[in-house]
Amino acid sequence: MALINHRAREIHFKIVYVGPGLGGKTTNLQCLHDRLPPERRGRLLTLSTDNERTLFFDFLPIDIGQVNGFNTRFHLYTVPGQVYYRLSRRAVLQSVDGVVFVADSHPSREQANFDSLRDLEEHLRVQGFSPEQSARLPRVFQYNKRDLPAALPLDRMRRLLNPRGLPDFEAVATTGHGVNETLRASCKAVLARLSGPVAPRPQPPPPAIPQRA
Ligand SMILES: Nc1nc2c(ncn2[C@@H]2O[C@H](COP(=O)(O)OP(=O)(O)OP(=O)(O)O)[C@@H](O)[C@H]2O)c(=O)[nH]1
Ligand SMILES: [Mg+2]
Repeated sequence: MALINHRAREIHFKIVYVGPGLGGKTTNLQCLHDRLPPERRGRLLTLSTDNERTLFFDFLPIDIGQVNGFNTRFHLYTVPGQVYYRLSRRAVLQSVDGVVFVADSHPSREQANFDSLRDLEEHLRVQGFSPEQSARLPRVFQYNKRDLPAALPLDRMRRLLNPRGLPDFEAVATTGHGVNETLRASCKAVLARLSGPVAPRPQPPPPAIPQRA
C-alpha cells in the first residue's frame, strides 16, 4: 500500500512487474533506466543469476514530480519469473500498489503466461486480498516480443489474459516500443486508485494457533 510521509510531503508507490520467465520484465526496467533523465530516476539495482536471470528482484526508483503538493516516487520491482522462485515472488509482492503483467508473445509461452497469471492470483490471495480487492488492484497488461515473426495473435492473448479489457499495450522491450506507455498507464491507474475510495488494507490470515496436547 502507498506509503505517505505527511511531514516530508512524500508519497511512495510500489509497482511490480510480473510474468513468465524470460518474458522481458528486466528488459523493461533496463529500458526505462536508459531513457529516463538521471534526475528522475535512481540506480537500477539488479540481483541476477550467472546467466542474467532475475534471482530475487530488480529495482528502479523513479520520481514523477509533485502530485497534490506531494513529491511522488514510484518504486518499480520485477520478480523472478522462473517457476521455482515462488517464495521470492511472494516476498516482492508484499504491499504492492500496482501490477504490470508482461506476457511473452512467443507461441510456446502461451501456457506459461496463463500459469504466471494464476500464480499471481494465488500470491495475492495468500497475502490476504479478497477476490474483490484483488480485482481492484491496478493492473496493466503488456504483450511483449511483438517483433517475433510467429507472435501469438493479439486477440488471442487478450482473450486468455485480459478478458476484463484492462489497459494493455503491445511492446518490444528490446527496442523500447510500448515500454513508457505501459509504465505511464500503470502510474495513472495507481494514482487514480489513491484519489478514489480507500479500501481497507488486506490482512494476511492469522497464524494457526498451536493446539495444546
Ligand atoms: N525478440 C525479443 N526479445 C526480447 C524482448 N524483450 C526481451 N527480450 C529478450 O528476452 C530475454 C529475457 O529477457 P528478460 O528481460 O531477462 O526476461 P525476464 O522476464 O526478466 O526473465 P526472468 O528474470 O528470468 O523472469 C532476453 O534475452 C531479452 O533480450 C522483445 O521484445 N523481443
Ligand atoms: Mg528478470
